[in-house]
Amino acid sequence: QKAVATKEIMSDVDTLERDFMHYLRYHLGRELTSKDEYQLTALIYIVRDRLVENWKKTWDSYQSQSPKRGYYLSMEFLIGRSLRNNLLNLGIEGEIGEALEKLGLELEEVEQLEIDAGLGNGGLGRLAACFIDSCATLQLPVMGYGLRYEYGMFRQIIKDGFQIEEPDHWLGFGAYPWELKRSEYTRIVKFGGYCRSYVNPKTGLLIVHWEDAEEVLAMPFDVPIPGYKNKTVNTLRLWDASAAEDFKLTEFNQGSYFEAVAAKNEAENITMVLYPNDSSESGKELRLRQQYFLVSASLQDIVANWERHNDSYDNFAERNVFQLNDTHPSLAVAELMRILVDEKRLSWDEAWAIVTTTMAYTNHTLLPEALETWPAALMNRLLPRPMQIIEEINRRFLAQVAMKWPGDIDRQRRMSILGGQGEVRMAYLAIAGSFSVNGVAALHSQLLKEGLFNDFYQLWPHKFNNKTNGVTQRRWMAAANPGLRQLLDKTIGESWVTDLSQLSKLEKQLTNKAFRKKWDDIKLQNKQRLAELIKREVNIKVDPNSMFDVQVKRIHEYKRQLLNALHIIHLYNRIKRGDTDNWTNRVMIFGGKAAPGYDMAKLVIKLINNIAKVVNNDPDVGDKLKVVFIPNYSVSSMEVIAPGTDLSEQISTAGKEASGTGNMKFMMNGALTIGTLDGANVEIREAVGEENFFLFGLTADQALAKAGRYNPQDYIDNDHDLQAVMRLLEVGHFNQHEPGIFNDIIASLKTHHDQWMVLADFRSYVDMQAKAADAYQDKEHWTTLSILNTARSSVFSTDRTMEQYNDEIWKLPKIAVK
Ligand code: DL6
Repeated sequence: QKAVATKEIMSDVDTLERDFMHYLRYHLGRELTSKDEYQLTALIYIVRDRLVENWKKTWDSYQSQSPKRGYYLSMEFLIGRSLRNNLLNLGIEGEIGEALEKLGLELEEVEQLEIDAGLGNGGLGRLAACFIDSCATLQLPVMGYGLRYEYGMFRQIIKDGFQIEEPDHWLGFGAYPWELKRSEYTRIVKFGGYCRSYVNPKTGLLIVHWEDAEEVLAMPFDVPIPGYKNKTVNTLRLWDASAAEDFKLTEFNQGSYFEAVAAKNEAENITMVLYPNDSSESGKELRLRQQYFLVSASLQDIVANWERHNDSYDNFAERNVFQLNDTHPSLAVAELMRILVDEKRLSWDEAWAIVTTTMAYTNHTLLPEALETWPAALMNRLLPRPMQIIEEINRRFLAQVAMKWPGDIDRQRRMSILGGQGEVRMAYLAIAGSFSVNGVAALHSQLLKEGLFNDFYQLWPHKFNNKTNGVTQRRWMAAANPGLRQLLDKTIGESWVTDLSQLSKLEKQLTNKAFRKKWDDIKLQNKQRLAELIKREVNIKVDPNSMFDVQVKRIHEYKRQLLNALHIIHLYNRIKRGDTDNWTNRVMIFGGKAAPGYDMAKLVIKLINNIAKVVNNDPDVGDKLKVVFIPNYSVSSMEVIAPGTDLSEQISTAGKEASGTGNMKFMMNGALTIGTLDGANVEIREAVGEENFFLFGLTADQALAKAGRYNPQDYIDNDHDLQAVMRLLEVGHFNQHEPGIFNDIIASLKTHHDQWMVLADFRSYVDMQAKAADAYQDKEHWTTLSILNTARSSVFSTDRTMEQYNDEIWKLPKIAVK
């Protein structure tokens, strides 16, 4: 084929202006009348053109150099908006801004029109998005594989204080303007049917056919993931499901019109909606279909690409590595076996050697309710061949356990991939099939080894390792906090954007008055920006000079928004009784979604909103205390919230939060943390210095030791403040026209079975909050602590996290795209 030479697209202001008008006028058929989403689309198209150019170069480099490749398999990629980030990475924000200005438009305004790609629930999905950003910047040949849900994370509306869920039809009537449809790589995924075994007459070996299965098409849509000013553009490939035939013609012709249409719908339903649970498994058949659809389509894709350039599987394991984002894609272990054994005719042992040297598994939770299992009966019906393979994996695995611990039947029962209730334990499948098992913060990885996976750790200690999470500073500092970015660029140069260790140079500025003044000014501006968001969203006016005390994250009992609420009631009580000497004005800010079926979490939202109503409307309170629940917490709202925060609330029961990543975003943006010794808080405290962190509460060991002996009434009996708080709750002060509505919350606080031990930490939390309030009054000291937080946050960059995954697990070369 003759190569067609193309000229590199220019990105000067005039060309950008011309290209923008070209797309708006000729592609979209619109004019520059009012600002609308067509302008945004035209803008995205001109940016995408410039990405496509580098995308092609990246692809060519990977094809010509055939490096070892990494694949990040994840059911969630919580991308958010992409425009600002992509402009930053291309380095053309200035030019685009000018081009738009010439047309009478403002970049900031157009940017606000972009809808978040909310293809994830929270931490786990956002982590995946940060990871692929860092991989592109580090020039690592890593591709993301996920699902293109038609409906992303639900939109949260607050009505009368209650959470209402609305569907998030983020694709609108069109497509996602960043994506490219790649129909030529369509794959077929099977469900149902049965297995039939044959003996191959030539070899005498047994061959299994998966027959009479329903076939669903997997259509890939590629999203470009650019590195920072380095020409690398990696790919996030998202699968969309559609029926293999329009209708089942036989059924249609037999008059079964509805059955024919239903079959088509069933296929298309697979990628219809993201499951909105972040910490509990849903157990639904459709979810299992989604999981298998992702791994089957992705592995077929990778294998097909392999076969384009290789004629055997001898080197496959040296040149490919898969990272499983939690157990959600852990069927990959069985599916790769199926492809290699059934389709490529490798022996079981050859295939197993490949699987167990290419799969790596990351665990993201210790909560038992989030550990996935699937009923064997469902697996047999939906995935008969993968299930057979899992049974065989388990048979061989248990033989290994028996060799190591002869006669220890109890251990075999504990470790079996197939549980006693007829369930498949997905974490055990992932561990058995992987060469690496990691947790996401030091404490979490330790607890995995000591507790949840202890048997497996004893069997395979070499598999276990820690990779503390991170966040990308490009989105969470450079893009989200332009004021800070400018100050950093001027003070320490621009290299921090790709080398966050540069931030430590800020410590030299601690005594620089002019720098400190600028630091404070930026924080104040960011707080003003957050105050505007609050005014816009909930029509509450807050004073940016108050301390902005923020807890935004999924609403879950273990994260203890309730403890925060109790503290607010305590502050309110103090105001009402006039105990306000040396008072620090505070704005208590919440945000987060509750899983739609999680009643207690939804009730906590209602309680916070009811407290807000009472507190915000009480003239005795005024600016001393404001309570705000920001609806529909999302990536783009966090981009405003994190830079405007003074105090970051990380108050989960110790031992329950695997890592947390919001904690890192706050720290990078100069917030101080009040927190327990949980997840990555432990490492945040180490990094910033013990004396600069507001620590409270039980340790994980203490919490564990207390379990079974916890008596909340003891804490109430011994604490007047807590008694007063409980009294206000019990007399219905915050639900005067809704009698009894919070009874379940009160009961949950007072039961011996409260796993989250909220009352056990009340006293130390309130005392530490008082110290934080005092600290805030010493403005100079607070500024020092704020600068120190940013200066010492570099270890929480996903650039560091990805380097560690690469050095210790993936071992991929870095490929410079020319
Ligand atoms: O690792 C990312 C993120 C952690 O920061 C959070 O601490 C953890 O709760 C979250 N885990 C989940 C659980 N999902 N599952 N299974 O979202 O992961």
